[in-house]
Amino acid sequence: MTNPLRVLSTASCRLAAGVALAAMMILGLSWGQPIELVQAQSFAAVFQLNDGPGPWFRCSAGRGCVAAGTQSLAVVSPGSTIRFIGGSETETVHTTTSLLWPLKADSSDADNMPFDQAAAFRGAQSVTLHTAGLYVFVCKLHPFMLAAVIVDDGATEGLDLGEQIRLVNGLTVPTTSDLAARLLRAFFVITNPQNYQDHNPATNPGFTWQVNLPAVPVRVTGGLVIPLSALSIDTTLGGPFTPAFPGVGEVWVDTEYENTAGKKKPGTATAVDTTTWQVTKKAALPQINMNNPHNMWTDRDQKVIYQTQWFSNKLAVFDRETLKLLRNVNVGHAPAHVMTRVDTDQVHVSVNGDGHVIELSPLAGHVDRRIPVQFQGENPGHPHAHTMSFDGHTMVTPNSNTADSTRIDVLSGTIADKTPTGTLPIATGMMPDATKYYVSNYVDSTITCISIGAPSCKSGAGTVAVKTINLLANYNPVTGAVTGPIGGLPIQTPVSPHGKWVITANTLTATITIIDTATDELVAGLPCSAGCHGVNFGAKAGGGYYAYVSSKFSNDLLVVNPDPNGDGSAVDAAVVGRVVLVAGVGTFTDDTPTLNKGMGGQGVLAIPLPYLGWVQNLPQFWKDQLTPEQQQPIP
Ligand SMILES: [Cu+2]
Repeated sequence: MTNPLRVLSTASCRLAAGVALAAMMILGLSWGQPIELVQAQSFAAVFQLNDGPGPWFRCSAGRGCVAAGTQSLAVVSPGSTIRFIGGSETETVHTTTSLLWPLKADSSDADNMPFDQAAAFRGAQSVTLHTAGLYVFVCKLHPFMLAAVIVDDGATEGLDLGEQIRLVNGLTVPTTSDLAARLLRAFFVITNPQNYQDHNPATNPGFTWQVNLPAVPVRVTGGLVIPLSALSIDTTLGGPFTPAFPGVGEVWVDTEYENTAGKKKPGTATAVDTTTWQVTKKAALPQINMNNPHNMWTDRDQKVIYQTQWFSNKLAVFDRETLKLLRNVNVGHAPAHVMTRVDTDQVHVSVNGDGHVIELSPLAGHVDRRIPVQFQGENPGHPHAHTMSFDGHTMVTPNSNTADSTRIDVLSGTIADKTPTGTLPIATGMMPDATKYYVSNYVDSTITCISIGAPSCKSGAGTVAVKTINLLANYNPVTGAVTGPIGGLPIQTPVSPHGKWVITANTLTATITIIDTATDELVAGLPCSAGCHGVNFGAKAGGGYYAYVSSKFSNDLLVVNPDPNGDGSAVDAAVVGRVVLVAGVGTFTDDTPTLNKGMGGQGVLAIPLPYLGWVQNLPQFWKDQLTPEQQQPIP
């Protein structure tokens, strides 16, 4: 894709000069101004989409770009046109979707809002903003990619955030609300890696966490003018501590934002030994410039790591012990999640930038099938975190583009059912007996329980086919009052191997929420780190499970014991350990970490796999380390 601004600045032909002259005349500019200013006037702000981390939408040109502790913010005047370019700085497709926008005086949507595309794209998009207030744009594939634009009416005091903002799911709140404050803070944290949480005592001995928002006056609900810096963060963090009981095997975390010396693209996969809680291995795969490792799975023998590269089109396969690269397979745009099929050990990769799941042969030697998640003629689903059933016969996908979920009959490769969900469904978890599954809806902050076959979602004393569980029922978005566990912007949401709990990582609230599958109600909440993202279960030595929880804007892994007293209820769930994901002297690695060390925690994978279907296929070496109950998680 050609950058039109570059064309204007380099073209020497008469036509280009004529265009520039016309632009100058329209804009009333004098002859004396250099050509760069004329270019900048064409678009008030140009955001370059890139593979990050931090300013994934980088304001790269235009008078609107402001340096304000983030490179992803523009301040423009009403009537300005904003340009988004997905070009040479990214290896995959994206969307530039309005996440929130201001309302007009009559409470209708700002002009040209909502703004969206039918499918992820490469190339450029433009939108003209007339109504004063705050706009935030997001990529529906990679929802940590954010751009903010403040359209400021120069006649009023302070930068206009607007009276009210509306989220893409319809939720409307005043700009003075607690939800608006949380979203603004999150924007400044997410878009600047300097603001990520450092839990490493070697580099942050005081465990401080400071996020300074600019001291500019902003105009909010009722014409109130306050300094944006009132939302700054100045607090302390928890340091590392070790669980009292060891786990079995190891746990891998995709530290997706960690930069290393030998490659340009970010991301490593980090292994922690759960008997010593030390970081033992770190794979950067510099020989393939591994790009944003996002999610992992392993084969029956637990010998290889299947590694998706979310900002490219590749699935890497490497040896779990030696970190030797085995292959790097083209699977399509923005591969997100990977799991195996227990009956064949084939590999399924969700192709997030398209509308299907790719099925590969064991060890990913070749592509066997393309399994679509939408019917012919429908917009691509953009499936993110799919889940496979215990017998390999059922797959479910959350379709982030189409606000629905697909259930696939794997043997025939056909769609068995499609169910509407909330806005931007992103991850799934399934019961070990495949009677029901759960979909996390990112923008709605809800979980949709969907039955497979007979109604199985619990509602009071009965069962229903589909149930929506509101993770923000205990939260008042205006006042910020919290009366119980809450989860805002939920992501990964696996079901425990024995089917008792759904554990969800929530990015906005930095919380872990737990749903009891016997009631399908929220029963517990735990504190998490900034950008809480990934969850997966691993076996605890001597019986039971740990839930391992990663966080994007942090360098720690939390160890959660969902049931310390062993009574089957997660009401007493507790964080029992925190591991810093930074390489130490004893860490075996294929490259040298340089920046954002241990940051970007996303996909989590415990070895050995503890889930029904996979656990029975384990080599004897691993089975010997599990209790009879762990080897047969449900009767
Ligand atoms: Cu994206």
